[in-house]
Amino acid sequence: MKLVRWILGKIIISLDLITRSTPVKRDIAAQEKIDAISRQLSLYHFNACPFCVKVRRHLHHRAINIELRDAKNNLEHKQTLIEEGGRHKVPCLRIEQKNSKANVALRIK
Ligand SMILES: N[C@@H](CCC(=O)N[C@@H](CS)C(=O)NCC(=O)O)C(=O)O
Repeated sequence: MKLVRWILGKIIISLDLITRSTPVKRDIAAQEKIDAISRQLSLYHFNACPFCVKVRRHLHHRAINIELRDAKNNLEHKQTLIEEGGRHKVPCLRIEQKNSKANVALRIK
């Protein structure tokens, strides 16, 4: 079963790379505005998770550059996701809120 998952994962990642669209082009000011907002966001993900691939493809296509946090191989990210997101499920978007100690994790359906 592990081998099948591993093979499927490689296929998913390869297809994603081969079929990626070109990111939208914005003028510098518009992109900087989006980058500034994006700095408050990060995505907990697994490399070969089909739900995560879908989200990453959309981010790529829309030229939204957010930090990706590998919640499978990075134990610190995994722990934070469980503690602050409630469970080890991805994709999960982290939103850093200014003027607040609390961070909100939204699950993407
Ligand atoms: N988008 C759905 C499904 C997400 C999902 O099943 N993700 C899998 C990876 S493909 C996962 O996080 N598995 C880890 C686990 O269930 O412990 C949800 O958030 O409920």
